[in-house]
Amino acid sequence: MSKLKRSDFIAHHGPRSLDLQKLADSSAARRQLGEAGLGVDQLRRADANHDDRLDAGEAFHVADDLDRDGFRHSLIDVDRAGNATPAGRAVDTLGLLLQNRDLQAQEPSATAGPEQLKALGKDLRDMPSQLSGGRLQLDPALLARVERDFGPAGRARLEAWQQLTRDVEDKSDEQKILLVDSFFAERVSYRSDIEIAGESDYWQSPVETLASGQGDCEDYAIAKYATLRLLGFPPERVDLAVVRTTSGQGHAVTLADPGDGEGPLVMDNLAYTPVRQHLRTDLTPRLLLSELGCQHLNEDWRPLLPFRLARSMFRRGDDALDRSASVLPED
Ligand SMILES: [Ca+2]
Ligand SMILES: [Ca+2]
Repeated sequence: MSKLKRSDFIAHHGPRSLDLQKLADSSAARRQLGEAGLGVDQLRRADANHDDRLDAGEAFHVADDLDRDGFRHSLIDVDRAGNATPAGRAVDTLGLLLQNRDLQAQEPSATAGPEQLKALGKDLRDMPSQLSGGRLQLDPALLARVERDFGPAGRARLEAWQQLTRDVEDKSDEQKILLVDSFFAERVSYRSDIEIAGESDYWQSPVETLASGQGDCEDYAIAKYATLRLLGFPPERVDLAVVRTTSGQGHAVTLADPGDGEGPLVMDNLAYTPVRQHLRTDLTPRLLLSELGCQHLNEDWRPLLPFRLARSMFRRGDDALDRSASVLPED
C-alpha cells in the first residue's frame, strides 16, 4: 500500500473532472446519493474540502496495488494517520462511480414489472443451466423466456454473462474479481426494491438481476458472489456481507479473497473498484452469508460464534441463494 499526493494521482490518472451538475441532473445519481444519506450540496462541499486537503498534503490517495495501468485500486483517501477521510470517500466512492460507471450502465428493460420478475425467480429451478469447467451454459428456454418478458436487452445481458465465464478463464483470481465487479457495474442500473419488486426488501437471483438490468446493493452482491462461485471460487473464499455504512444505512457487499494472503477484496456497488477489506473502515460488519451458512460478526469482522448458523437463519438471503441454485456449482 502506498500513499500518493494529488500530483502523483494526476500524473497517473489525469485530472479528476467530476461534473457535479451532471450528477445533480441525474436521477440515477440522486438515488445513489439518497441511499448514502448525502445531498448534492454535501457532495459539492466534500469535493472542495477534499481537494483542499489533498493540496495541503493532509490527505492522500491510497493505492492498494499499483500496476501498469496505475491506480487500479486507488479509491479511498486517508489522513496522515492512515484513516480514511469521510470527504474523500464521499467524493471518490460516489463521484467517480456515478460519473464513470453507473451513468454509463446500459438502459434497463423497463417493459417487465414485479410480476414478471418474481415469476421468473420462481421458475428458475425448472430451467437449469449447465456448468462445464467454469463455463456457464444457460437453458435455451430461459433465454427465450427472458427475451419474451424483458426484451432483447435482457437476453443480451445473460448471453454476455455466459461469455464472461469464457473470457476470464486465463485470468488470475484477482483479475477475475475486478472483471466480475465491473461487468455488473456496467450492466445493472441501481433501482430500489420498491421500484423493481414492489416490496421493501427483495433479494434477487443473478438471473433476475441481469434479465431486468436492475438491482440494489444486495442484488449486485449476490450476482457477483454467484459468478465467482461458478468461476471456481470455493465458498470458503467468497461471502455476502451485510454491513452498515457511516450514515447508518444497511448495505450489502461481496467479499472475495484472491488467495494472496492480503485479505478479501470488497466488491461494493457504491465503490469505484474493489479494495481490501481493511481499507473499508467506513463499513460496520453485521453478518456473512454464503452457501456454508450464516455468521454474525463483531466490529472487527470476527465471528461472534465459532460455528456458522444455518442459512435459513437469514431468510431473505437464503431464499435468494435457493433461487440462484440453478446457476451455482454443486460442490
Ligand atoms: Ca434491498
Ligand atoms: Ca433487491
